[in-house]
Amino acid sequence: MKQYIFILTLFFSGSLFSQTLERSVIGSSGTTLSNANASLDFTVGELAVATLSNGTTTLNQGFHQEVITLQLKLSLVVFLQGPLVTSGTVIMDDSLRSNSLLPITSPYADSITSETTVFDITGTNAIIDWVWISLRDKNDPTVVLASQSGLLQADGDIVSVNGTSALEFDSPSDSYYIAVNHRNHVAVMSANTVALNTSTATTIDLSDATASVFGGSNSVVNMGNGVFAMIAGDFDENGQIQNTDTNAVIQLLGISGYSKADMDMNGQVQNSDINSILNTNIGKGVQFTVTNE
Ligand SMILES: [Ca+2]
Ligand SMILES: [Ca+2]
Repeated sequence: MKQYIFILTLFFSGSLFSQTLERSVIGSSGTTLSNANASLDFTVGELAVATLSNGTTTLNQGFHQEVITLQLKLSLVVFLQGPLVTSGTVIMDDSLRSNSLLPITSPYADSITSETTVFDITGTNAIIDWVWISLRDKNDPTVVLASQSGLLQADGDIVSVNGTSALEFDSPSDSYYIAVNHRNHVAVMSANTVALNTSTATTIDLSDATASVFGGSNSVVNMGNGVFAMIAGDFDENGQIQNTDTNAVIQLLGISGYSKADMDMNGQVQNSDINSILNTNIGKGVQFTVTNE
């Protein structure tokens, strides 16, 4: 029986486990053994153990802690120049959704998948398209610390893959620069760092003023109705709107579907995508850089 208890009170954790945050343990005894290939930590458990929690932090006495995941909440607002309706209510056109052209799998690096029912929502919360959101280092905004796909609603809200909830990032509570990429618009980033926490979604509007975005008036287009939108026309996603973008889109004139050449996102690649949108933005480009993507 003595031996049985001894085994029970040894808790091992190898270095095979991936960690998002450093784990810790409280125990009456323990050590770390290692050689050139591996390390092994063990602790002797408490005689009596319990799980303690204050709502944000959970402590398991005597055990190595679970991987601690912090869900930072973020509510973002952006508008895309291409589909933005320029008269009346400030809203984006949801033709891609209403014509069943939006993919349920994100076109960005995480290839996250939504549900078809998410694209059934109509009105101000109708889904316009996928976007890509990044948290960047508060001391060096060229360094991306976390990224994920999100969904953009007609009224500018960026929500999670379920179509309604605020974005959540598995990152430490801290301040970050926030950047938004879109597949044929020029990326924008917050002018300042923003403190994010796990309890309340911090709301950031990157469309309300040139002062809200990094690079100011060079980063957005003034739509004249109190909205500063992300600039349309970057077909090849190199951060610059150039003649090469125009020449590439010309080759795709007449096609329909989910295409980066469709600047107003109405489901058709037309002369108006070039003449009314792309060509008006030639020479514009992204106002910040990425060093680790
Ligand atoms: Ca380009
Ligand atoms: Ca079009």
